[in-house]
Amino acid sequence: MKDLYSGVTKCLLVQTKFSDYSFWNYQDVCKIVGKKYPAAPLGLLTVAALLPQHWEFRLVDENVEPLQDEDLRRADLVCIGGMLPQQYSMLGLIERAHRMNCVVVVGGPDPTSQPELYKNADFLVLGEGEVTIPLFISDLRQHITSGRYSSLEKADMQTAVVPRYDLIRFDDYIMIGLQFIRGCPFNCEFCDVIELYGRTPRFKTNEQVIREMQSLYDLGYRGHIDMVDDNFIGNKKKVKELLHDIIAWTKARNYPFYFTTEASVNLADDDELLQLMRDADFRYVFLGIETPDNDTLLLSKKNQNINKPITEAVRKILSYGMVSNGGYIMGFDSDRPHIAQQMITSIQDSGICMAMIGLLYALPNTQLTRRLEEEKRLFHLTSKSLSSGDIDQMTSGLNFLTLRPRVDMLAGYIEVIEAIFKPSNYYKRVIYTGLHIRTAYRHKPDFKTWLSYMRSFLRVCKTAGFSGDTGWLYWKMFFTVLFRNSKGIEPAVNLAAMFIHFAKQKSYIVSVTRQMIANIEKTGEDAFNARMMGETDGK
Ligand code: B12
Ligand code: SF4
Repeated sequence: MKDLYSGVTKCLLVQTKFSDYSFWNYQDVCKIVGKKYPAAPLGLLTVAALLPQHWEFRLVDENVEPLQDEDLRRADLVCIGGMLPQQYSMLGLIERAHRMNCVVVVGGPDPTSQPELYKNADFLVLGEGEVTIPLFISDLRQHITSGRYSSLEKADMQTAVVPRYDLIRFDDYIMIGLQFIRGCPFNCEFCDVIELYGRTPRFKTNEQVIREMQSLYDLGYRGHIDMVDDNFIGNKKKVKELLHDIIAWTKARNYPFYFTTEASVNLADDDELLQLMRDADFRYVFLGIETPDNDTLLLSKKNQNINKPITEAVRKILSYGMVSNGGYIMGFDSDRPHIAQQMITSIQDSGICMAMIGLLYALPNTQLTRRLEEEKRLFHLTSKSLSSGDIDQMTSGLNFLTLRPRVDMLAGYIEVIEAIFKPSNYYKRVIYTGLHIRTAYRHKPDFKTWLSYMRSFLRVCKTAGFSGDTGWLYWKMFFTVLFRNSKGIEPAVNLAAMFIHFAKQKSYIVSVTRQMIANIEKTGEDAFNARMMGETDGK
């Protein structure tokens, strides 16, 4: 093998494709706003910064542009990383890269959780790159041609590097990620974040975060930064200190960025924190709500959400100028037949528009997976055993023997998806958000960006406002919000734009789920379960 360390190794980093039908893959909205994909591949940008800097890097994001054979032919080393929904595309790329004689390095969350599936890669660099990439590089220096690296040690975030943001074209993406914290103090049974990153939140220093923002600023980026923390407010004291520094930095530069993030519902209990987020220009926050049912929260160890009135929390967050998005899960052992109705009522009352409702998927290497394995209820699905190849919690969840009849649970799921994404219900929630939000947006786009916003706005008006399904609802929403709370019009129009994606996604999910029900009914549930468990046993 060529000396890959010392020379100018041509390193190709590839972000492989996500499913077109994922909740997060809002391609139609991207087209409307003139972008190609929602989120930039922060993991690979970080990996590039951890590899020897005398190498030559090229990053191809297959969600943005096709990977050409020529790219592979030119590369000495191909780095692939990603999560479960990319498993199928990652495995395909390992084979393709090998056919082109490239050395393949694989890492990221799915290879870390299920390394056996990726054993054909030359190097498996598992866990956090900050810890394992130096081990891999040390072997490469000694001309070792394959290896598997993992470590029980967690990375010291205070030595984290600034991601190589220069490797992407900012115009391709709606948002660019920036990470402050890894790990989460909570202990939800279904969660793999705590397995991958631990339960003690680890932080970058405020100076590191500012340095990353400065790097984006110097590269000319303006606009949306997504703080990709699992729980941005995992340590409220630290995050408040950070927010003070962010505010001082951003104010001095006339607010070049606005922000989104993920947080736990107890955000709503802290007015000081909410005010700081508002002052820094946070606009959306994703809340892990999971279920309105307290018994289920208890059984799944999501204790922090028990007895938390979601409607009040969302209303409070709106009063600080932020829209709440919500993650929900159906299919818990303790879900009762009325869960569908409970879910619909909770979502409608809270006014959450972007509600990601998934079926419980036992992710590899979680407490849930271990319990189901012990109870002999786990199906061992891989992307290869699914006809579509897609593993997505909205279409391939319930990867275990369910306690209630599966057909009933799937029917309940369809009921929720149809109700929540019924145009009139969705637009009711948009109006609620538009009327109650108290925005104080600080970031102002430059003239060119403002013009492109205007073009996007006209496209939304054309697509949503002249559609048979939403035309009347769109204009009713538009004028109601405009006349009664004009500052709410921007988020309201954005949420209306998102419905263009949700309407399509709803049809897809409902049709896939109906097909699943038909398949189960054809053979009967017992036979279906026996078949799935048979796969498990390798029969
Ligand atoms: C931001 C985020 C998103 C964003 C943006 C995703 C994107 N394009 O980057 C959005 C909201 C779109 C998203 C969606 C989803 N996500 Co997500 N997401 C995250 C989150 C919170 C941060 C990711 C991140 O940027 N981290 C910062 C970077 C620096 O870390 P990293 O990517 O892990 O990279 C490090 C290492 O993994 C390693 N590494 C990574 N790649 C490579 C490659 C090589 C070659 C090497 C050597 C090393 C290496 O080195 C890096 C530095 O240490 C993580 C949780 C987390 N804490 O990481 C979940 C996470 C990655 N998501 C996950 C999942 C399941 C999803 C969804 C399916 C559903 C969901 N839960 O929301 C969807 C699917 C997306 C789709 N389009 O279909 C899981 C993945 C589980 C798994 N075992 O694969 C995670 C771990 C958390 C979780 N349980 O939800 N996600
Ligand atoms: S709060 Fe979120 S990140 Fe933390 S353990 Fe629960 S699901 Fe995981």
